[in-house]
Amino acid sequence: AVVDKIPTMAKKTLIVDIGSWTIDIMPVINKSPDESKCVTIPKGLITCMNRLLKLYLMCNDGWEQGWHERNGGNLSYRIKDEEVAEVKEFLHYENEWKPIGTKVPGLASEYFLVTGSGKYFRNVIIDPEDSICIIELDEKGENYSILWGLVNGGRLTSELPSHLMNHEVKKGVTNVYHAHTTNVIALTFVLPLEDKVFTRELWEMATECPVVFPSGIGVVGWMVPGGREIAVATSALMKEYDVAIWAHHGMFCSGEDFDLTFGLMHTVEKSAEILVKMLSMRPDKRQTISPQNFRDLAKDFKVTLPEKFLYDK
Ligand code: 2HA
Ligand code: ZN
Repeated sequence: AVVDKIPTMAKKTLIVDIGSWTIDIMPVINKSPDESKCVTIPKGLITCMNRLLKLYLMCNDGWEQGWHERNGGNLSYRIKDEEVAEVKEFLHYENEWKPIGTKVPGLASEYFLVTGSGKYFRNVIIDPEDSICIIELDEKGENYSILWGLVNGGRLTSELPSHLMNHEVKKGVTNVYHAHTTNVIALTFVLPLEDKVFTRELWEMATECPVVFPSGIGVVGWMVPGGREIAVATSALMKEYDVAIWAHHGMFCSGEDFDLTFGLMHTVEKSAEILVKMLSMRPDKRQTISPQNFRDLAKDFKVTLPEKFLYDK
């Protein structure tokens, strides 16, 4: 990255490249790199913060599921204080502050890993520093500053307001994930856009579902994406649920770690796939899981299933 700058360097220059995997140090004497004195320290941002590797893998898993065509989808991770302390030396604090597009005072001065706007999930694992970044929020929770990543420029995900407002209402959560899940999107054209319908129909499609998302699923009717308005609507639902469907667009999930968040998205989408298959075979069910079956399941699995979803049809 600095080869073209070598002719302009002073007589003795020390190049320190703080990378994702290693720190490389190389002296340049009289505009000539001295490779014999080159040192590689096996310490990089990824080795110091293994959550970063988990984020790369999760983006790749979502890509392989077919949920991230082109630049579709986005992901954020709320970095824990101890993780920030481990990577402080890799962060650049002189960058400008930019408006978030909404106010999240409950997240003041917090750090997040987020995907970039227009970046492809497919490329995160290939070129993470181009595709994602670490940001810090200001003490009012109104502006952010990029501390690492997006090295070739670019902006943060257009859904930053939705991500941060969801994090704000979900204090125990570290991950918020948005994907363009094919079967859930298909269902938003044929089912009524009601929380109680989506929850009940998707619960019925696999016995594990009510155990994986016992609080249910919220549904946002079609809205213009990428701004504060849809973020307000989504975060209002996320106070009650861990899953929100965006009609004709996709889904938002939140969770306490990467595995739970991806697993939740995967479970809901798989259930939607079964429902699409079932509806393709016949419009009604010959047999299904009954409200009493759900109550029995809740007792044995020690989950609370709100009665509002166990209505008679
Ligand atoms: O392109 O998914 O909702 C990223 C998106 C916007
Ligand atoms: Zn989207």
